[in-house]
Amino acid sequence: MGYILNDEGKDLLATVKEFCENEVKEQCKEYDVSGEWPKEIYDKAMEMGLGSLEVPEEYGGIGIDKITAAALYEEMAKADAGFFTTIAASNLGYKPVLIAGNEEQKQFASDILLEGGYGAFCLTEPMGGSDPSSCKTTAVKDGDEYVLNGRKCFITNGAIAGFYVVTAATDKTLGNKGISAFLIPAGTPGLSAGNEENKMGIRTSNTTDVVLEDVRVPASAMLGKEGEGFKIAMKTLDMARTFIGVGAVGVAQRCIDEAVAYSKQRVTFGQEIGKFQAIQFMIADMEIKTETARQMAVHSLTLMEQGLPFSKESAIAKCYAGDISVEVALDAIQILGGYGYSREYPVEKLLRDAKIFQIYEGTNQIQRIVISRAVMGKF
Ligand code: COS
Repeated sequence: MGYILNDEGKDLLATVKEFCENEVKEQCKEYDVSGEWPKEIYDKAMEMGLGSLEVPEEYGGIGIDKITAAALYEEMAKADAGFFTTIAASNLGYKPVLIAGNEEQKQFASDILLEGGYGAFCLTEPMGGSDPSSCKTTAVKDGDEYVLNGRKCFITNGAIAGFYVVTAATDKTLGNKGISAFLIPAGTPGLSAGNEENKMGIRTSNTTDVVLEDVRVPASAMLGKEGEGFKIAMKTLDMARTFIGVGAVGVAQRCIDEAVAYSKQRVTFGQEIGKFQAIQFMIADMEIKTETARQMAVHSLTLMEQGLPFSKESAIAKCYAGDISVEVALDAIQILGGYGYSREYPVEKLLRDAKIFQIYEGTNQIQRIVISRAVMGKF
């Protein structure tokens, strides 16, 4: 058992597992081909409360611990990584509100998630994915309002979110200390979804530009204080990255499940291929990597739960899981041979899905910067 859960957590896991198995896994296949956002699947998931798992009890949520949440996220990713991404990225948008929002902002965003809506975290810009301190989006003070202009890109839930957390430069002369974060409700005039990405994988998630044209918000829309946006974003990513690692673990676990099932039924040289040591050792290596990645995530989440520093561990959990999910997916394809390369079998999709985990929420090169700075200091 990868996660040690209490009885309540085990029941919840069984329910979510059944839902993902019956309502997500097979259904998402056709949407992987069409690239259409499967609203009916998400509507059912939101009705079950899968979008609001991270809402604390004080704001109306069920208040589960982070390790139980991770076990549920892994099931979602095992069924479909795009499905996982939609829900995890919605909660990525929610985290800065929990980190820096006032009570009113926290309740506002919580209510949207509890009612089946989504959040979006708008940090990345066309020229500044890895380097958010070079933020080009501006927020200019005008009386007791701010006026935002700019373009964000690769925003998960860009066209479907109920609220957006947007970083913008309130003082360009101050670099990262001149960036602020705003909580903006969907429907605010001037905020719209732009170009939708046609992606290699996670095709059941919605990824668009978010365009800001003279978006007027009250000064009270700011999260925290002016100039705190960069640090809020960094803290958000620290907290979110472990869950991205968990998503990668889900994809890797699915690869193992598919490879094992295949190796028990495929016969060559008069016996099932799973009886050959060559295959057994590949499966063993896939398991070593996947379980190690899972336990790194559990370690990072345990530190988080206990209020201990976890920035380095979160980066390791994300980076390692992202890297091994690609390796494990390649191994699964190899075990299935020609069928692994065929779109009729599920593992080629798993490779396409796995790749994103080395890229989003900070590339694995960025994670290595975070890790090396934690070890060596910044010099
Ligand atoms: N928590 C709190 N504060 C942090 C922090 C963290 N995890 N990381 C950095 N900071 C603070 C620093 O302490 C520093 O504050 P002071 O000047 O007061 O000391 C400030 O933020 C600037 O930090 P730093 O100089 O380290 O920033 P860099 O520009 O060198 O960037 C990295 C650091 C590379 C780690 C950062 O830009 C990053 O994470 N980039 C990737 C962004 C990303 O993940 N994008 C994906 C899209 S979001 S889905």
